[in-house]
Amino acid sequence: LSLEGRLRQALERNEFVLYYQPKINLVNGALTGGEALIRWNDPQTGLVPPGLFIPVLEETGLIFDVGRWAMHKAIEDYLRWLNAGLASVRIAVNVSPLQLRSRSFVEEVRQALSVDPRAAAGLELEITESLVMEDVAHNIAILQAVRDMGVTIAVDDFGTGFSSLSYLSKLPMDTLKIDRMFVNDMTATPQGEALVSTIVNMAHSFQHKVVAEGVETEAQRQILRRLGCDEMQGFLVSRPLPGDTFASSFLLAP
Ligand code: G
Ligand code: G
Ligand code: MN
Ligand code: NA
Repeated sequence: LSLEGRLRQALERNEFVLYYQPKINLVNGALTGGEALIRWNDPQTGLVPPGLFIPVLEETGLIFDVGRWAMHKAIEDYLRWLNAGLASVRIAVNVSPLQLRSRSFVEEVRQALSVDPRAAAGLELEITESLVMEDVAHNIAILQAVRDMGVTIAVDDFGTGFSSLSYLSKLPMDTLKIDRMFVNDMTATPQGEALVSTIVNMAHSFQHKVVAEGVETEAQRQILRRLGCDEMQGFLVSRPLPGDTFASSFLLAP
């Protein structure tokens, strides 16, 4: 079977799984959310990371079905944790550029949320920066429609695209996620720290929350805290975890 065929089968056989990586408040350490990261539990080779199959899903159009599955699964997990009395924090789901471009996207989000009136408060969508800037007028309308349902929007991998400041002020978005490359460069050169500081201040001037990705060291955490960054995500807090482990380790009862 080709990789495409095996991925098609994986969807039918329910072999995709969501892992969750916690995000915490940089000042008080409180959990603020979790990012859902897909893996393929391939019976032949074990757990396959998304970098190896997301491009194939996108090339074959399977991303629409798998992306829909991921959104539904994240909402299902969120509601199960909520019903178990665990803390309610938003779960962020990554959205492929192709999904956002599809005409039915807003309706699909609405449908995924329709299972429970509490679902919208549990969902954040992560859109990569380069994508958002591709067709700004169209994307503003899509993101606004989703936001009107109560879902929040995070712009992912910030700093890797070519955002103009005027667009950033107009986008219906809540959170800016600083790409881990900048977090990594922060300690390498003085310019690196200045760059992150500039991003944090700019985001705050637009009332966006700022999350640093890929935080691996205590030194990075301290710098980010001093620069006023709001939240962090990365191996320093935790690797992405299976849902049950994420819930038992991080979703303490409120
Ligand atoms: O977990 P890992 O670092 O291997 O994830 C790599 C990338 O795969 C992430 O940065 C993310 O953008 C992408 N990714 C993870 N899960 C999903 C998903 O459900 N949908 C899409 N479109 N991309 C995802
Ligand atoms: O959506 P996005 O591409 O931002 O997904 C985050 C990816 O980065 C995931 O694949 C995750 O496994 C990975 N990741 C998360 N935390 C860290 C970290 O602290 N360091 C590194 N190198 N990678 C990380
Ligand atoms: Mn992401
Ligand atoms: Na990212």
